[in-house]
Amino acid sequence: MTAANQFNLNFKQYLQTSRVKGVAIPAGLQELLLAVADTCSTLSHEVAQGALIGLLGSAGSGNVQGEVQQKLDIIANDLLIEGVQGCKSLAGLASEEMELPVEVHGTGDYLLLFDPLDGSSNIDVNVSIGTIFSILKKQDPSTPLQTSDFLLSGRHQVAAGYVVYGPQTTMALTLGDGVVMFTLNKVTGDFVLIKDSVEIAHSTKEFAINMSNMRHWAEPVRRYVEECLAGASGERDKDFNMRWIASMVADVHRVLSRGGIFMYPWDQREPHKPGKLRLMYEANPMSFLVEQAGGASTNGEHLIMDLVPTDLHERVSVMLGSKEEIERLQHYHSQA
Ligand code: P6P
Repeated sequence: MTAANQFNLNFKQYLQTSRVKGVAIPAGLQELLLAVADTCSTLSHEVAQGALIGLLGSAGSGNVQGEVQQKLDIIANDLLIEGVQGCKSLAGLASEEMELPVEVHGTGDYLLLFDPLDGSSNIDVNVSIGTIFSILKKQDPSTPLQTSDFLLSGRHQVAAGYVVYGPQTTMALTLGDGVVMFTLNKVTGDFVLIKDSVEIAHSTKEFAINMSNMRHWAEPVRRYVEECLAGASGERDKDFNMRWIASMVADVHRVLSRGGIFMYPWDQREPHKPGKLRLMYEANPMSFLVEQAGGASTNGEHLIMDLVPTDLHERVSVMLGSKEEIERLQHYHSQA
């Protein structure tokens, strides 16, 4: 028998009773976060049905990234857009699946960005996937929505999180005052608090990267990984384990849960692109969570949340996780 959950708070109660740096969570932000969570609860059910309701496979279309869209990518995107329409403080939203932002109420305090179903290439092989979301404070709530409203650094996020659809459906969330986790009770449809202060150990013995790209990496990344592979007989004096789920949400959830480092760095395959992952709705929300859990997140030269975007869908080189590992990688990049 496992110990019963020590907490007894669902997501709505948590939002109503929590304080962020001593201040209550604004009602408009609570409403928006609840709408996202409720939509992800619905999406969890859809994902779990998969082939039973004909949802596996490609939709036969491509997204703005030039990637093949899975049927569930489009369903997830549409569910999220629909799910937040009633949020009165939401000015607009942007998605990996759409080239331009969508106006919700035009004016309002918040901007929502999301990758509706990250790792969707894993859907057909029943591997964990997830929804990633980031909420920015609109600089001037009274002005009509423009794409440029979204082009703020990750430091402007007021909330960020993900929902991983795995053996459990679990949400990780930060509001800028630590990281908490909730697991979906599929009987009640409620997300229930399971962890109230997530912390990433500063050191680790576990790294995550797609090793098949090794010959294409920049020298600092190759040096770091080769030292991990050399293990106890090399520079690091300890053996490392490797993981690669090819689903950022699942890999980052492992890092938040037991430490480690996740890397999707720039490589020479498409040298004109800074990386594969997108800054605004993948790297920034994950970096907010990791920093708030005591880790760090860099593109090799700068902390990712300090980067000022020039394009809604711009990509970035990502290395995030246990602080000591990120500092080592930054040092290797500074020597390059
Ligand atoms: P590769 C999923 O498509 C994704 O965007 C991330 O979730 C994941 O970390 C990465 O791409 C996997 O990429 O090249 O290893 O298939």
